[in-house]
Amino acid sequence: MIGDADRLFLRRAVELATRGLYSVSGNPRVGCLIVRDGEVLGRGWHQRAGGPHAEENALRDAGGDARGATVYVSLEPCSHTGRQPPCVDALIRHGVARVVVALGDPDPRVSGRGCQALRDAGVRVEVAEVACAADLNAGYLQRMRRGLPFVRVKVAASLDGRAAMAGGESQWITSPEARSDAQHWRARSSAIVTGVGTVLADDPALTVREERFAVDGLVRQPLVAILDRRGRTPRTARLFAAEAETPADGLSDGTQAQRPAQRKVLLFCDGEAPEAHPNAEVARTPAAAGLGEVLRRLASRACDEVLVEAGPTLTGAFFSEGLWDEAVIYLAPKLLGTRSLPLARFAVDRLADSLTARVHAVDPIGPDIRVVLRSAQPQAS
Ligand code: AOF
Ligand code: ZN
Repeated sequence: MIGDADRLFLRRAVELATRGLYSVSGNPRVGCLIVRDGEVLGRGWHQRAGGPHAEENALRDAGGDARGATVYVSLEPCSHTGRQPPCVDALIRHGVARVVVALGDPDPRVSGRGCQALRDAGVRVEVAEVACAADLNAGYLQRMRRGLPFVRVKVAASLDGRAAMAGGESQWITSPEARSDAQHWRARSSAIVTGVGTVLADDPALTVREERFAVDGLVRQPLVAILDRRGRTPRTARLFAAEAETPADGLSDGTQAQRPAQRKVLLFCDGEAPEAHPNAEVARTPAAAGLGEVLRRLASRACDEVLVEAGPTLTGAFFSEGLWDEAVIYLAPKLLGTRSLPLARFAVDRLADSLTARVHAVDPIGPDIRVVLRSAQPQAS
């Protein structure tokens, strides 16, 4: 039986998991709490893919003393050996009495086997299926269950839905507050997807630039995927300059003590990319394969959440092909009129064919408005 106290501790385990929001990519965000007689003995959370799991960190925080305790964990403990040893073995070895889980793990290597192994060893196991635990890992869950990342499309526009002037002028429609807020979506993403048109027109750095996203003094930079059929991305593009992880104290002045690895840039090309930068990796995809194939390729590279930051044509393609889960739309209280360009280019002729979504949240951000929409249908695949 799961009681009120159990639910409270589970929520706290999910809160701990949330600390990994910006640093964990390619693995689930997981938190763990070890409790005995109402006293918290240890807390742990998963910090980086490949690093120790939340359970291991919590056991260490408890000084190894977990005999007879209840373990609250936001994801089913693992039973396989990956880059880390199986957590169920560690929990059994430490003699825990009970494990309360907020979410089953769909990883095919686990998928119920974690809970079963604990039960086989005489540990009581309960699974609560807590909604906020699933929300936090929506990308991981979608990748494991469907082989697709969670796709979030970000756009900035005027209140009449215009993203650029006819001459292409598009920067700074929204406020500095909105642009700073938008960094959050980048920081939590495994990859940013854009089109070569945006790279050629704006030369964006596509980096995470704020210290608030640092964990242990490092800001993880998401992979950049450029849809660049003919390989036109210039070698001098600014987005090649970023590191995989940027030291937080070097964000403002560009000075860094050591030179970490460059962040990954993937070029989705039809053939070879004639100008490809040495740090770019060319992913050859026949044009006919479409955006669904691009997303599946990103999922196969452990991308859980993907952020589309592109111009009206690519944005329109994600919308019209139904390849999106969430849209984050920043609207400035301005009207740009009929000579400006739409935020998404796609055509429908009848109202009945319009793209209709669900409003998830609406918030003022500085002088602007942020609207978060969720797709009414699951992503087409
Ligand atoms: C995590 N952190 O706290 C838990 C995970 O390659 P590995 O060894 O890190 O294994 C990754 C898998 O481990 C992951 O897909 C999930 O099934 C399981 N649990 N993973 O990264 C954690 N508890
Ligand atoms: Zn584990």
